[in-house]
Amino acid sequence: MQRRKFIELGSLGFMAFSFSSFQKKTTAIQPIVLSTWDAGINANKAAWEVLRNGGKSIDAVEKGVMVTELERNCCVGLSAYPDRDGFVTLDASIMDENFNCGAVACLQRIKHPISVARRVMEKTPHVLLVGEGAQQFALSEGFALEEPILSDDATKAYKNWLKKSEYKPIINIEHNQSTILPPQKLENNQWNHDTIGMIALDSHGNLSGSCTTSGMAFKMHGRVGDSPIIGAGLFVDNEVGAATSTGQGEDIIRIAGSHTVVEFMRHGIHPQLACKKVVERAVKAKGIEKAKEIQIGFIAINKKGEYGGYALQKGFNYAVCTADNFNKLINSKYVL
Ligand code: SD4
Repeated sequence: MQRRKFIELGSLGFMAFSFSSFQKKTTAIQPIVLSTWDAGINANKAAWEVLRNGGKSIDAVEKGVMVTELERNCCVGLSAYPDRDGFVTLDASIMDENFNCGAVACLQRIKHPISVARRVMEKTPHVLLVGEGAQQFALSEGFALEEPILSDDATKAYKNWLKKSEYKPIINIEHNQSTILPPQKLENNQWNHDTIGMIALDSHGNLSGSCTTSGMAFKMHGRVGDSPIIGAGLFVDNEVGAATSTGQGEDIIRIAGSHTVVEFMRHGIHPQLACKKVVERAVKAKGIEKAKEIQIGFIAINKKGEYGGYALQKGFNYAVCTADNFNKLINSKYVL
């Protein structure tokens, strides 16, 4: 009797084991990476290399935006548009699945601000280092001091701007080209931008995000936008989802934009609707007339790998990369 019971229990246990391993197989997590604007296509490719090999999302989001930081004809990284005093000052942030985060702001002459942000996260007890202190830290970590390498476009646009030196920082709004600052087209005729935000879910089910920017062209020296501010330009809660933003940083900071997107997702709201609700909140905070003069965009993923984006105005797009749908550019829906 005893022996029979043992065998029965044993086979039940085996069935239970094989069912759970079957379940694991069928519910394998599909990695996904999303990033803002058309420069996200190239960035996603690098991130995807990490994700498709079972790598971690935190490595993917760093490697991904590093590509954009080096692109010569892109307004992210050292060849970006300078501030009104002629300095290229860079902001970046990164966040992993354990609420670890790091950021730098107003960093000069360093090629990869995102990697410095990651070192802040991993090697210091702090979250944000700025200006000279951020640069000193980068040098102590072995980063090289680079000469500024303003692209020809950036130099031309800056010289043009200097003629009037009108202090009116306007963020790119594509459907009204007279307000685009600065107007720059890529060879493939797509508009280019001064920020990339990237969020990813890896095959282990972990979320991470990164954001890197030169901020607004011809900004006041020392001005910092949303991108290096955790909760504004980037937020990740591994139980819920991840979000990042682009556009007029001040209006994103005011409503703690990316954190708010994640909070909406926490209540079961789909990522796209969560982004829309936060854009609407920004409009309410600013007033509709003033909101017409700016652009804001959010992208988000939840824990299930559902994703979406939403903007204030027409013209925002984002790149999405999954195994089934390799790197497509999606034109975002918009509120106005
Ligand atoms: C900033 N959010 O510094 C950035 C700028 C940006 O597309 O996203 N531009 O305010």
